[in-house]
Amino acid sequence: MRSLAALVALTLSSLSFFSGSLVRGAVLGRQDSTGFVTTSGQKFSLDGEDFIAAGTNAYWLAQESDADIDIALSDIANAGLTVVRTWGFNDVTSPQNYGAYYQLWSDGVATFNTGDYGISRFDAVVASAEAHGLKLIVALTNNWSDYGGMDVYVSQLSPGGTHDTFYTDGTIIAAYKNYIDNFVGRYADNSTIMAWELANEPRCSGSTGSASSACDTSGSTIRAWASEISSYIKSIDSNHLVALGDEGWFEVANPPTYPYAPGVGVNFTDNLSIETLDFGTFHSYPESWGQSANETAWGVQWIADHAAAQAAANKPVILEEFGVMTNQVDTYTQWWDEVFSSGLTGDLIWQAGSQLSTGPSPDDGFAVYPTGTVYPVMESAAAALKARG
Ligand SMILES: *[C@@H]1O[C@H](CO)[C@@H](O)[C@H](O)[C@H]1NC(C)=O
Ligand SMILES: *[C@@H]1O[C@H](CO)[C@@H](O)[C@H](O)[C@H]1NC(C)=O
Ligand SMILES: *[C@@H]1O[C@H](CO)[C@@H](O)[C@H](O)[C@H]1NC(C)=O
Ligand SMILES: *[C@@H]1O[C@H](CO)[C@@H](O)[C@H](O)[C@H]1NC(C)=O
Ligand SMILES: CC(=O)N[C@H]1CO[C@H](CO)[C@@H](O)[C@@H]1O
Repeated sequence: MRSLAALVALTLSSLSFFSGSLVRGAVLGRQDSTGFVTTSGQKFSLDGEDFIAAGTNAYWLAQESDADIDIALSDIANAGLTVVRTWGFNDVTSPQNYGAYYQLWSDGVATFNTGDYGISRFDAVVASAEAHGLKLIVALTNNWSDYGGMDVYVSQLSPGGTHDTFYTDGTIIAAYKNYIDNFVGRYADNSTIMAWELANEPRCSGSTGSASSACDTSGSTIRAWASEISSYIKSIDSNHLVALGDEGWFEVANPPTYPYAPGVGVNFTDNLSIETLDFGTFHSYPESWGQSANETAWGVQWIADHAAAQAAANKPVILEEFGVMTNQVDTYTQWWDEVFSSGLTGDLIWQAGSQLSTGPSPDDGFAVYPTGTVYPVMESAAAALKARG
């Protein structure tokens, strides 16, 4: 989902709360696994047992203080969730003295930020997740311009290029690999990371709304890019799973609705067959995709169709973002029921929220808080997924 970066209230980091979270983990008696999450057919595994991916998104974690990271991850762990997906990118063109950014761009040169408000803030997210027994799925760049993303690489390295230049320009691909060296390399041996994602919602087409001629809307451009970047990650980090981070568009003949139609340049079924992508990802936002009038049933079918692709590919597939603004309890209950009955591997809601020291965590209209009506349904769904296995 598009995250409202500019609206995030950012606070200065407080430095001393970390011991607090470690103590809390110990008090709850969590035996943190030292193993890496792997796949086995359509399941995830950890330490020889099935690993259940019942989770949430919290893209903003690294932008918060240690104490607030701990509050958020504590709520998530206490809800029985196991996985958190978050942003491992923030590309800026001028330094900032709050939150976290990992690359500072100037005149086409990117500097990885090992200083203040830099990668140590992501260390804090990883350490807190570990203390709470959670695993992280980390996206490494953004289709959208929030937190920099692909458009910064293009404007810095190929001025005048289109959004799609990100997937094809050799200098940009080299720069993205350089970022991967720094970010992925730092955590290559860290088992709290469950998976790397090549991008949040990669697509052809940029701000003009239509794909440039450089991007094949039937899928070959992004497929080639996904194949190259995923195998690159595997070459420097053989421990972690890798996924695309896409919305899961099908590209079928006679599409029943728009998300099944060719056009955005991503072919879910096709990409799932790429050997260096370990699991499939898809999102569900029927209200943004022209399906408001039929959103619950449309989403049920969308889940069923991805579960069928999962079985055909014999790889795990997760519904890694989903949200509606209306009738959340009813819609999510039916969607979760379909997750369980279809055999879909797992799901991550967009997005569990918390009451932070600065107020409620960022809410783009989809956030669900511990005191709200969706939260207990989410807790039951996590328990039900664990019971299903
Ligand atoms: C993972 O990284 C965090 C942050 O640097 C660190 O606290 C933790 O000990 C690391 N865990 C493992 C298992 O390497
Ligand atoms: C991808 O990002 C571009 C640039 O930020 C944005 O204009 C575009 O709408 C996004 N593409 C889609 C269709 O999701
Ligand atoms: C998408 O991939 C599927 C499976 O490989 C294939 O049948 C379909 O023709 C592809 N769609 C397009 C538009 O290439
Ligand atoms: C709603 O979506 C479902 C699943 O795709 C479909 O079977 C049904 O015909 C749709 N109903 C309407 C009114 O469009
Ligand atoms: C890069 C890659 O592995 N592409 C594969 C995508 O899927 C089709 C079949 O659906 C294969 O033919 C391609 O080789």
